[in-house]
Amino acid sequence: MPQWNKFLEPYKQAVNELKVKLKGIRSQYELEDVHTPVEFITGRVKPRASIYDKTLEKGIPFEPSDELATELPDIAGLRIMCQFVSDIQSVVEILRQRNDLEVIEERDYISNKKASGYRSYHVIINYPVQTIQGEKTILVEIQIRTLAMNFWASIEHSLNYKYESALPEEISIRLERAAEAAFRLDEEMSLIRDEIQDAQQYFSTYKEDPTRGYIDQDQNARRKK
Ligand code: 0O2
Ligand code: 0O2
Repeated sequence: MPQWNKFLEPYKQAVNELKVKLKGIRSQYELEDVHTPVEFITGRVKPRASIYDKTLEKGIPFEPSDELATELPDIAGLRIMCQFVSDIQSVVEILRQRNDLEVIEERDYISNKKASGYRSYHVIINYPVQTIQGEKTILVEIQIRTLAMNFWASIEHSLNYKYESALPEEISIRLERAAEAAFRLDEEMSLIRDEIQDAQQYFSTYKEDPTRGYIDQDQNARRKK
């Protein structure tokens, strides 16, 4: 057990650090008063029970080791949720440009959805963690998806868990249809993206300064006449 705690510590540290850093992207966009491609961020260290299941699947020993660290790139996992599909590429570009991490692999499950209907963009990074023994570079998986893709994936994940990955056919079919419906929702939202962003900007201006918000709205009404 202490060996596992020691092995997992840099992963915990990476998740905590990256959550703070990536949340910073959102606040910086907000300060610029422009649409932020980041809606919210979650992160977790893979629970030991899930690590165990993965080692069985991959046929590798369940013990803290370099092999485990290489074979399971998602021991540290972050998830970035976006409003629009086009925000996903903006986030990927931001990650590629950063010099505190190195993108080493990208998997596009949006253009190439999985058979289950799963859509998401996965990025694997090398991330240096400072430890009392010196710098240790670890792998971290960042999943980037829209709110609709996330809604679908969370539901599908719970159902798979409940049915131990043997979903009844009827549920699988319905999930595939739901995945397409979620994708159509993303497409529809993209079509009215400018309108939504105008409304969001108006709302955030109004929250900060109600007087200015109303004036802007009046100007908007005049503009539309
Ligand atoms: P569930 O049912 O597992 O979805 P805070 O510090 O308050 O911002 P906190 O409480 O530390 O946040 O947790 P955070 O960062 O909000 O969310 C942890 C969530 O990470 C978990 O949600 C998981 O859903 C999610 N997660 C699970 N697997 C992965 C994964 O592979 N990659 C990523 N990136 N995230 C994952 P819950 O709430 O435990 O519920
Ligand atoms: P958890 O509980 O989220 O941690 P490979 O071994 O290369 O074939 P691998 O390792 O499965 O593939 O990597 P992949 O498919 O690129 O990404 C794995 C993670 O993506 C999963 O982690 C899930 O978080 C998510 N994911 C992939 N496919 C699906 C899917 O069909 N449905 C849902 N809901 N999520 C999916 P884990 O470790 O499986 O699970």
